[in-house]
Amino acid sequence: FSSDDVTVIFVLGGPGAGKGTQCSKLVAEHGFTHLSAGDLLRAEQERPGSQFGDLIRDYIKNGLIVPMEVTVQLLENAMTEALRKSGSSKGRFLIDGFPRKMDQAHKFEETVCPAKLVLFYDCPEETMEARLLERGKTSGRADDNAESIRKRFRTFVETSMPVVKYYEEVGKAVKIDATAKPDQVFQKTQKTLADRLG
Ligand code: UP5
Ligand code: MG
Repeated sequence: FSSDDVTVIFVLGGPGAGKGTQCSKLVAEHGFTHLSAGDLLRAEQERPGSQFGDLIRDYIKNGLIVPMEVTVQLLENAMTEALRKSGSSKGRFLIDGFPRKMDQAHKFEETVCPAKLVLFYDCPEETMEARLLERGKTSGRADDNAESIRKRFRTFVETSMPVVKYYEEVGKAVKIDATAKPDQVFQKTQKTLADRLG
């Protein structure tokens, strides 16, 4: 995709920081296309005939990062499909929960499209854990349990925080405090977008 036509925003933050919640609000008010890497992986896991179903199930349960080829391809397909449906070569995408490892970041920016901005939702683990355990009562997500949550936190600290640090160093990342109420976090999100994208 040409970055003249396509705007890509990476949405990062720990498990339960509120990435999906903020993306939904941005879709409702600003007409972005929201692509959650986790949602795409869960859909692929359920797709009859997928050769990756068992692999994805295993990685997600253990909070590990699925080999990047799978995820990058799913994202690229979803972007192509969204543009096709809209009948335009232009689009604005929120890529939620990706990249969470340096190799994914380089691969995506080189083969798909460079990101214009990275939103980083910053939230302490205690808060994220409480949110995820609460959601786990009804979410049906195989990773919303205490053991998987611990593994997800570990992967986030060890593997995904270096990606956030990298984008902070190159000046693309904006850190947003994610502990306030969703609407307050959204106000900061909107301000950031106005400041950075105009
Ligand atoms: N909530 C949200 N905001 C709140 C607020 N401000 N105040 C109070 N409550 C708030 O929110 C989580 C819960 O908190 C909800 O109940 C919400 O109402 C409440 P949500 O918006 O869903 O947070 P989010 O950050 O999206 O949390 P999620 O659980 O989706 O984060 P993860 O990053 O863990 O999950 P994801 O789906 O991105 O990835 C899952 C797994 O997929 C990974 O662990 C990994 O195994 C795999 N994966 C890959 O392998 N590669 C990838 O590239 C991506 C994923
Ligand atoms: Mg999410």
